[in-house]
Amino acid sequence: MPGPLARAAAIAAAALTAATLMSAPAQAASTTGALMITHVRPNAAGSDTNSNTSLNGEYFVIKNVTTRTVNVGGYVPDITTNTYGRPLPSYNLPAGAVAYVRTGSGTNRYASGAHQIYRGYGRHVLRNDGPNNPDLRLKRPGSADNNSSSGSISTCNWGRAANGTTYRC
Ligand SMILES: [Ca+2]
Ligand SMILES: [Ca+2]
Ligand SMILES: [Ca+2]
Repeated sequence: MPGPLARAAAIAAAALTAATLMSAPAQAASTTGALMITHVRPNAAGSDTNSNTSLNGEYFVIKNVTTRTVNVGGYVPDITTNTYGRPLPSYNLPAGAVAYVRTGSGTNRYASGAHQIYRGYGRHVLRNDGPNNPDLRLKRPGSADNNSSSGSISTCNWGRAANGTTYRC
């Protein structure tokens, strides 16, 4: 059995490894524009149905990283496995604020402690088994949903998404 010093060294080494992983740029959300994708819940809680509740349980979170209000209208979420990404609706997101961008329908507004933006789909659009890297790009207004990096400012990558689990991008 290792002595106290050896155990302390092992714990310190493990802590250093964890800190290194957490600070690695590839693990952290980033953006080259005004908006950043910070989190994603690809797999809505419970059975995935086309009920509005289920659709709105699928979402990603964006943050306005600037010090001014940004209208998110026209920014294009480009899911890597399809080409039917709808540009985001017009909505003024205050400086530093975050918004839940939900798959289903609703009224875009501030509610439940966060901004809520709805995409109006009648089915789930974020793959539960993110097969690509990245699985989602956020692109500048006017960009094409063509599954390429052109126009991309922020990305999110996930693997197999557990039921009702939110992931950091
Ligand atoms: Ca589910
Ligand atoms: Ca796409
Ligand atoms: Ca999904």
